[in-house]
Amino acid sequence: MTIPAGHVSNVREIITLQGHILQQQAHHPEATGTLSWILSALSISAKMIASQVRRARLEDVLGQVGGENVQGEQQQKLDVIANEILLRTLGGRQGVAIVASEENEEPVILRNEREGERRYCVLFDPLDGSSNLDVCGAVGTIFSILRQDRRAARAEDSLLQPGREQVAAGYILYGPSTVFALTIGAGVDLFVLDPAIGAFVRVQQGVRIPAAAKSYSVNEGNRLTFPDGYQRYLAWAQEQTYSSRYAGAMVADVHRILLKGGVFLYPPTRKAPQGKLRLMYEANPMGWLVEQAGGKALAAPGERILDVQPTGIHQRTPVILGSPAEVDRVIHHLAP
Ligand code: AHM
Ligand code: MG
Repeated sequence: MTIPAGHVSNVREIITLQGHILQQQAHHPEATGTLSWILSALSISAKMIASQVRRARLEDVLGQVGGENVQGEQQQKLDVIANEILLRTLGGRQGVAIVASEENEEPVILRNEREGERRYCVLFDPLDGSSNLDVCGAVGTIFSILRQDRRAARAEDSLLQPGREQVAAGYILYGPSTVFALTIGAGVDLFVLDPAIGAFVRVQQGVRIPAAAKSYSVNEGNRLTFPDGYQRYLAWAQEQTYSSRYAGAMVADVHRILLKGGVFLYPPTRKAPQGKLRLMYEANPMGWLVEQAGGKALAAPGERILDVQPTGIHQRTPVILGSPAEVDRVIHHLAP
């Protein structure tokens, strides 16, 4: 369309998440649209969760349920609500074979035929960092999508694939605005929810993490129980006057690192000898996003998070991720 000369307008062309996914799909003539439908279910879930998070204090849904989740952690009421939203929305998509949530002990097997349409497994942490909710801090949803492995003996074994097999991963950050970060293996793209039109609008394509930045993100309260190498790194970083930034919600911390650089650490601690974060729901999707943005994501020196072979869906892993030069500095200090 030709816009007449002298035309004054602030109307700009927007690309929504939906439009973006369709554009990407067009590059893959073999695609059936199944993955696109699943991503659209995640987008709808994100809008529903964002609206619940925003109204939580008004609707009196803050605080704990009184029970513990499978991880032995206190469940917040909104953990349960967000989990239900995702289970129901994804459950309605024919292309989803299995869903697994950090909040549920067992995966939910929705459809397990071995023939026919290609199906996917969706793993998610419905509301990561939910203890921040009571103080109006940022929280997020993290998801990871794998192809259903039809050769697996038991349906749930289909989930036990290393992170390098992910076909899509992302997070939704519920902060001052709602941000959707997505990778389908061709870089990281960012979308912001425009409440005026009810759609995620693309704001950045091909996010690149800064190569270095003098900033670390770790719960320093646990410092004395970290392995020596991490303590040596922190002592070194403080001598170099690094900044310390820690929201206590991985989505918020990793989002900042993706845009501004630095390193995020969740080392082994006395309380959590394997680290606290979950491989399948947190480390794999975040690790892949960071790598797709040009960063590094390791579980230990020389061990990429994405290469860890999972043995259980709720297993934990240490996490070292962020700007490549900053991850290298941590690794340098971990050497005995
Ligand atoms: P959650 O999934 O139960 O919310 O726990 C994960 C959160 C991460 O968002 C965050 O990085 C970490 O736990 C914070 O843990 P800690 O309070 O030990 O620093
Ligand atoms: Mg979590």
